[in-house]
Amino acid sequence: MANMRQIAKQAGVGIATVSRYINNTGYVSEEVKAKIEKVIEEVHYRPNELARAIFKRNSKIIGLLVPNISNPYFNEMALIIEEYASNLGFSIFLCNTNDDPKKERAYINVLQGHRVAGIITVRSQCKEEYTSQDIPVVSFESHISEKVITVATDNYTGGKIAFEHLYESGCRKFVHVKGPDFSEAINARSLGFIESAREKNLSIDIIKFETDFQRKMLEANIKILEDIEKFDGIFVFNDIAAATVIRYFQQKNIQIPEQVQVIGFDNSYIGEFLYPSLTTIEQSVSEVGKTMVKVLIKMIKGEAIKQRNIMIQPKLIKRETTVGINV
Ligand code: XLF
Repeated sequence: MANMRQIAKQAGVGIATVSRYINNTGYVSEEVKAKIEKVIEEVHYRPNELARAIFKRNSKIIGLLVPNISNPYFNEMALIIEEYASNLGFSIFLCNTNDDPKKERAYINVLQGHRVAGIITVRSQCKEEYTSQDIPVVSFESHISEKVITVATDNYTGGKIAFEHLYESGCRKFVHVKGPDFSEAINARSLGFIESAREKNLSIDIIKFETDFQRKMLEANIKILEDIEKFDGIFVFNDIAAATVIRYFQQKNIQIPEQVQVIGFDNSYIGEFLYPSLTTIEQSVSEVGKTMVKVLIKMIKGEAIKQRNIMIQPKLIKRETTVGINV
């Protein structure tokens, strides 16, 4: 049975070049590739099981890049993706990018080096890095390119629902606690909220958080939350940030929902544990997670995906931080 050494000899190239070609770990010129492929055909070279997986990129490993694993929405998403993918025979290689494009780029390289079968990327800030390689990619929220399928909640509509609910609940002085600007989803939520207010000739004040969650979230934002009690309706861009805002009011002895009403976004599991429990806009993490795995596995199998942008509909989850009724 032929091995890499013999292939190298017959093709007249070094063994390192053959290895680079088979493992796709570096540059091999088109001319040399053609020579190696010809010898592989002639000698009926078949790599061993692991090498074959690498060679055909059927490693059955999915790379999952999340921006912030300490955000409950993303840790639940990772759990659902792992569970659903493993039932379909795939393992997960989990990477936390910390919303840092440099770290994301480095992880994309690592995943490519491990010849993963496909990648699910969440709130990505990279583009060419995904499209320059021939790996199937599904993206949550960020639109990367034509080749990459995007799955996202209809965030604009979610923002509108949040406004309508606060308005129906009697609020008239609104503030929006907005997350980082680089996120398409966060911006769309804000726009829906602001435009709905405009339709009623009302204006929205904005307070900005620089991250979606960090351990000392309240300490980091305490200054910018000063005076927030002058508003009566608050839309916070996600649930974990809403938990921070609720904590702030509790420390100041301000009653929710009697003095101020709060609505979050996600319907992550923490909402039910908060006191008072959090009214929020659901972006179904189970639907999002399963849809991404299903679509990615279809792509890995070479099936065509017609819908390039998959939109998940948001829904109001009425709990105790608002007084209005569920619509
Ligand atoms: O990127 C957005 C902001 O935070 C994401 O969908 C989330 O709502 C998760 O908490």
